[in-house]
Amino acid sequence: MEGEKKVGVLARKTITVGPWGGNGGTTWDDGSYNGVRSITIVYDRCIDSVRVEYDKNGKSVLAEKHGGSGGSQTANIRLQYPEEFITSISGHYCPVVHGGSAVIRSLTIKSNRRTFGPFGVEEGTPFSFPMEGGLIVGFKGRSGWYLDALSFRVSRVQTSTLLERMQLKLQKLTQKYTQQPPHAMTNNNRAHA
Ligand code: MMA
Repeated sequence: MEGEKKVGVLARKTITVGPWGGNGGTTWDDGSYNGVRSITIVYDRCIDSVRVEYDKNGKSVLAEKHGGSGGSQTANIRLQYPEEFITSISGHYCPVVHGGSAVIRSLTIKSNRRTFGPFGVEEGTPFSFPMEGGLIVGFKGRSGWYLDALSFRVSRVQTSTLLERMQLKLQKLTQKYTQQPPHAMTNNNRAHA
């Protein structure tokens, strides 16, 4: 079931990458969508929480906030969807307290236009996932007081297909309204004969 996601009329395969981080907290899963519109990251000495706004067939869907209520700083990453999309996510993870399990300490998000962050503290094990021809369609992870771990679902898309898809749609629409099926033509001809 997972891995086959219908987006409009096209069946798209998604893969899950990650997780990065530790084993604490409990699991959460936002599911999959058409793309990411915005991400709110609350942070301080680590990533306290994340909340993602997705796009589902042109409508905005705000997922739940994952993590705790702490953190003194907030980053609101608003992408110019759909022209702007995430091209890489990187960060660091390690325990914040001695003897604790690893949590996400920092996050940097790059789009095809900008770099957001780093947010948090770049300490511990680094991770990086650059996507070439991949589009993030959903996040999942673990959280408790903080964001313990992060993974995401990626769908394979060529960066040019958005325009191509629009052109294809337009082409089909034009055909639909200008082309009459052969029997209709015959009927027309008969009617006017
Ligand atoms: C809680 C608990 C842990 C989790 C941390 C960080 C303070 O402990 O849920 O399992 O690792 O928060 O999120």
